Order: sequence, then structure tokens, then C-alpha cells
Amino acid sequence: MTITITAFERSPDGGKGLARDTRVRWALEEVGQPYEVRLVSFQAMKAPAHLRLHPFGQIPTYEDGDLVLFETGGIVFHIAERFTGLLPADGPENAGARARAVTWMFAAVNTVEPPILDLATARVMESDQPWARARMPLVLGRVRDRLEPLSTRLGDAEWLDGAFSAGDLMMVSVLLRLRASGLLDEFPNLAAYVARGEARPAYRRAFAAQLAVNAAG
Ligand code: GTB
Repeated sequence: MTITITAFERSPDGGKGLARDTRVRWALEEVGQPYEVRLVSFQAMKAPAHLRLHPFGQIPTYEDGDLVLFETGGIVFHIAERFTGLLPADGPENAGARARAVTWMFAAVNTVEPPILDLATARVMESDQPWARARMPLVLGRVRDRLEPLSTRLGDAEWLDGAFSAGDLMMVSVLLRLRASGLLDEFPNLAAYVARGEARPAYRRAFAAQLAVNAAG
């Protein structure tokens, strides 16, 4: 059965890799699984056929036979568990390393991503509010509050916990969104970490695939 994911017919970022299908494409590339993409418009995302796949009417979704998943954390976790390449091999000797890799996945989406999304909301949706300028230092401060300890923990390591894992894939995907803000440059080891992730051949293939959709549109 071919894996099918959904992605924006036309991504608001024009193919910069910031829409969340990129992290799912990246995971599938890392584990060497072919996949098909069904492109959806904003209108189609809110229609009953798509809402049956994704209760919140968003992308991406993941279909493999009878299995339908939404939410990138869940999708990437499933890919990492089902195929080889994103988690240490199953077995008692690796149980701790596997659990730590999964913990980093959760840390990425649950602890680091929320203030980054808040920054995007403040910049894009709230910039015309009378209080926007006064609030911005608070928003930036909350992002730095996550980047500082992450930078300290990473230190001069290549990846967060030994070999590259699904935890790194999610963390790099989350941090990528900060590039335009300049905040990543305040933490050179995090900027280098993100660059290492982006340099992976699997990421390059995923990025090129989503760009091709948007360049063609
Ligand atoms: N928590 C969910 C997950 O991780 O799967 C969030 C999914 C989500 O936010 N999907 C967005 C979506 O479908 C697309 S990625 N939005 C449409 C809607 O909610 O109606 C978010 C996104 C969009 C655009 C940019 N960009 O242009 O820079 C970046 C990220």
C-alpha cells in the first residue's frame, strides 16, 4: 500500500519548507519510504472529505491502507516506530535511548514549538494591534527562554542524544521557523545544528519536493 500524505496546494510560504508536510516528507525520506502527495486547497481542507481524515481541517495527514493519522508528532512517531532509521533499534539494550529520542520529539512540539508559534502569530496576525509593539519583547523573551537551555544542553554535540533521531528531526523542523527572526543567530550552536539537519540528503529531498509543488503552482 502506498503511503499518501496531504500538503497545501499552494503553501503561504511559497515553498520555503515551513509548512508541516515538510517534516513528514523528511521522515519518510530518512527511512527510505516512497510516498504520494495529495494537494489540498484551503477550501478542501474544511470540507467533509478532508475533515474525516483531519478533525481540525489541517494538513498534513498520513494514510497507509486503513490507517489514517493527523498531527505531525504522531505521524513522525509512527514512521519512526514502523520503519528503520529514526530511532535506535528496538531491544532492551536500546530502550533508554529510544525513550530519550521520543522525549525529544515531545520536547520539540510541546515545549519549544509553542512560543515559536506565538512569535509567528504576533508577527503575522497581531502586528496591527495597538499593543503589538509593547508585547513583542515578552514574546521574544519566551522564545529565548527555550533556546537558551536547549543551546546549553546541545553544547558542542552534533545531535541531541547520540545519533541523529526523530527527536532531532522534530527539533530542527521546529527551530527552522526562527531563521527569519534572527533569534537563531544568537545561539551559534543551534544555528549550526539546524544547518546540519538541513544538510542531510533526506531533508534536501523533502525540501525539493515541497518546493517543486509551489514553484509549479
Ligand atoms: N499541530 C499540527 C501538526 O503538527 O500537525 C498543526 C498542523 C497545522 O498547523 N497545519 C497548518 C494548516 O493546515 C499548515 S502548517 N493550516 C491551515 C488551517 O489551520 O486552516 C502551518 C504553517 C503554515 C504556513 C506557514 N508559512 O507560510 O510560513 C508555516 C506553517
